[in-house]
Formats: sequence, structure tokens, C-alpha cells
Amino acid sequence: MLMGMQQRLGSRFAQVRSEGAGGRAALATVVGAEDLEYATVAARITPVLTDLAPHASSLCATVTAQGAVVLDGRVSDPALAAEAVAQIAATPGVRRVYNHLYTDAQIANLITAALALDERTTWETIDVACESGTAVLRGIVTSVEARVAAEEIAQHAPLVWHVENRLVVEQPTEKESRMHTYADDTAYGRQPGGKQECPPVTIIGLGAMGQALAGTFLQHGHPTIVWNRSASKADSLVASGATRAATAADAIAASRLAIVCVLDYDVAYQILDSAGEALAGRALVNLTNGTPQQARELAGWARERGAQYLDGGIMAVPPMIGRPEALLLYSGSHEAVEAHGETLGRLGSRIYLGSDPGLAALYDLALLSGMYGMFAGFLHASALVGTERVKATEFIGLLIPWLNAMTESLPSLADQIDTGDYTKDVASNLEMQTTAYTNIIAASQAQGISTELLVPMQVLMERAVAAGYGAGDISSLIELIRQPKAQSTTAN
Ligand code: FVH
Repeated sequence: MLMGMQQRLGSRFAQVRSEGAGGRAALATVVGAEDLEYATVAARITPVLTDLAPHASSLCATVTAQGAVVLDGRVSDPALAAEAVAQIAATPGVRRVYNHLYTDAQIANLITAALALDERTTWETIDVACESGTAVLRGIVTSVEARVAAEEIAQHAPLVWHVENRLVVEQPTEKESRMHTYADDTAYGRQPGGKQECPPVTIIGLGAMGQALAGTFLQHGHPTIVWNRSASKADSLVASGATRAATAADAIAASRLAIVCVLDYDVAYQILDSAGEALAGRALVNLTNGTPQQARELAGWARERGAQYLDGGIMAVPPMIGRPEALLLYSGSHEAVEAHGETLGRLGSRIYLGSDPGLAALYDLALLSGMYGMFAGFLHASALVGTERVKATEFIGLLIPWLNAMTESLPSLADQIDTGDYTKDVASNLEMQTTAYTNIIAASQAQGISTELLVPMQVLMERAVAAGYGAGDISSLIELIRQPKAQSTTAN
């Protein structure tokens, strides 16, 4: 952007910049000034910037035609930055200094202040942190607050290249409001008032996820009984206070709540089968990834053995477990939720979807579908710009805000899907999109990369246009997804 400014201003400014981890990259003086005065000022302030550079992760000074110096950058030490600003202000030829040097904490404060001033947000519920250009938002919010937070950052946050949105949107739709949510103080990591009871918990399966689950219960003071096929995976947990059971049956017998998190359902059956009568009277929570059908079958199987069955989908990776941004979806035995909801709340935020044990898996897989669609887009986009040696790490600076902006179209597309009226509030008609999409395919082929991720979407788009949906929005593709064999699909 600054290079663009240089072109617009021609010779009327000089620039001094330093970029790179810890500001260790050498300072370069870019002199585009015919008038030697500006180059001289740039040269004079270079030593000050050189001293500050080791304490900055990005640093840029622009000397303007009016003798003003604009400082931009992210610094670790505000006192040193203030000293540098004072020295630059005292440099002969400098008439004014515009100081845009910020620490991560100052950037976070600026974002918080912008949220506080926005009447649409209850900003106290949004926790903002910043690190190396990434703003991390945490908290449970309304859908409006989530959107406003993203807007405020886009408009007001300096030096933020990436927003990690860990906001959990609470009951944004009428349908979700019918779901029973169990967000509570413990999900925020706050201690609830009064005496805390810590019933024992059994964890079967100590892969990456099982270890995170067991570790979280231990941290909260729950007696934690663990079992894993490879017993050594329990070592560090045992060192932290967990009890290693000799068999899965022993582990399940040791507490009223048994959580299973293993590779797949075949493994789960194999282990649970070996537990025999120990399952009777237990709440069995299965967090193993699987299909709705598998969940319903295992629920029946567990009920036959006298266990209450609760199926769960974990919308998180292991390091997130125990934090509010980790969302766990549950469905199945309501009694199990009633009895163990608070204990399960240690793992993160949770939503109970109802008594059908298949629903958690259905929602889980649907959410994962959205995620893989995003990964597919990211991978193809990175490969496409990569053909011109653009680094993926640079490109995401553009891709992330673009994807964030495009998510704002989802409520309207969702409304079109629910009403079946794909011509309502059309933002971009499908016929136009299909034509433009052809260019993505053509460019990808011309640049020599695979179009395998793109073609299936093109097939659907062309079929939808042929079926008469061209004037509506892209949401109409759902008609074809619902009828995979594409019988006589026509628009009304
Ligand atoms: N990790 C993640 O990011 C995702 C987040 C969302 C939920 N998934 C699902 O969680 C299940 C477990 O995933 P994981 O990350 O713990 O997986 P691994 O680290 O690979 O551990 C696998 C555990 O399964 C045990 N296991 C595998 N085969 C057998 C077998 N034949 N008999 C007994 N146990 C078996 C394995 O034991 P061991 O190899 O250590 O002896 C681990 O305990 C999964 O459904 C995800 O989709 C995770």
C-alpha cells in the first residue's frame, strides 16, 4: 500500500521501513524525492528507527512533502516507542510526527473502546486479545454482536491482519432458540458460587482428544479414571492425578459418567462390548465421530445394557477443550444431560439438540461440511495465486477478510433456502456467477493446476441454470443437492 502511495505522490515523499519478525530485518531507505530535504530527513531518522526495530514486529516511517513523519508499526515496548517519537519530533526538518505505533495491548484496547462505543454491542461479553497482528475475540454473543465486532475491527483496528473469531453465537435463530442450551459460568472458566462438587469421570480413549478431555477434568478437580488400549498414553495424566484402570470394564465401573472418544464406532463397540455388565446404570457419553445412523444404533445397543446414552459432537480441536470457544453438541438421553450437564460443561460451551441420539452427529457432520468447503476454497485459491509465486501466508491477509465479509450473505441465502424463494433479495444472480465461475476453471487450467475441487460446483451451477434458476441466487443449488439423481428439476 505504501508503495502505491509513493507512486501517487511521485517524488514528494521518502520512506524508511523495517519489516520482519522482531523487526530484525535491515532498514532500507527508499528515496523517491527529488527534493533532497526529504531524503535528508529520512536519513536523519533512520538511526532512531534502527534502534527501535528490534522492539518492533513491523515498523514504517513515511516523510511527507510537508515535513511530517508518519510512523506505523507494532512495538513491544511503549516507553521506547515514545522515546523514538520524541527523538524524531526533535529531528531538524521534521515539522510534525503522526504516531501510529501500537503495542498489542493498545490495539486490543482500541478495539474494545470501539465496541464499547457501539450501542449494538454489550461489549463486556466480548474479550479482545491481540498478538502479532491477530485479534482474537472470545465470548458468547448475539449474532448481531458478532457481526458488529467484525465490522468494528475492520473499520477501526490498526495493524490487524487477521481476526480469529472465537465468538460463540447464542441462539441466533428461532430454531436454535428451541434447543436447550447449557452455557453456564463454568463454560467461561469462571468459578460458580458456592461449594463445587466434582464427581468422578471416566475417559475411555486417550488419543489427542481423549487426553485433552481427561486433562480438563483433572484441572477442575474431578477424580478422573482413564483407560486406553496403549496404556502408556495415560502416563502423564496419571502423573497429574488420574487413576489408570486395568480394563475398560473397571474404568466404566468406577464412575457414573463414562466418556468414550476413540477412532471410530467399530473401536467403540469393541471396547464397550468388553465392559459387559459394567455399563448398567451408567451415563455413556460417546464423543467418537460417526454418522447419525451409527449413533442411533449405539444408543439402542447401550440402552439394552441399561445405560443412558448421550451422543456428542466436538466442534473443537484438542487445545481448545475447556475453553468457551470449544462447542460440544449433544443429543440423546435427557436424563444424562440433567445429571451430568455441569460436569460436561467443563469441556466448553454445549448445546443439547434433543432426544434423538442421531442429531448431534448430523449437526457435527453438517458443520464439518462447511469447514471442508472453506478448506477446499482456501486450497484452490492458494494454488492459483501460488502459480505466480505468491505465498499462501501472504495471500490469507486478503482471503480471510474476504471470506469473513462473504459470510454476511449467508443469512439471506439461508432465508431463500427456508422459503424456497431463490429470487428473493438476489445479491448476485446464478447465471452471472456461472459465467464468472467458468473463468476460474479456465484460469486454473491455463495456470496448470487441478480443477478437481471446482468442477463439481460448476456441474451443479450449470444444471441449475439449465433448470431455470439462473435469475435467482446461488442458494437454488440446494434443490439439486436434495435430488442427487437430478430427476425433472424445474424452477417455478
Ligand atoms: N482431534 C481432533 O481434532 C478431532 C476433533 C473433533 C473430534 N474428533 C474425533 O474424536 C475421536 C478421537 O480423536 P483423536 O484425536 O483422539 O484421535 P487419535 O489421536 O487418533 O486417537 C485414537 C484413539 O482411538 C484408539 N484406538 C484406535 N484403534 C483402536 C483399537 N483397534 N482398539 C482400541 N483403541 C483404538 C487409540 O488408542 P491407541 O492407539 O492409543 O491405543 C486412541 O485412543 C475421533 O472419532 C475423531 O474423529 C477429533
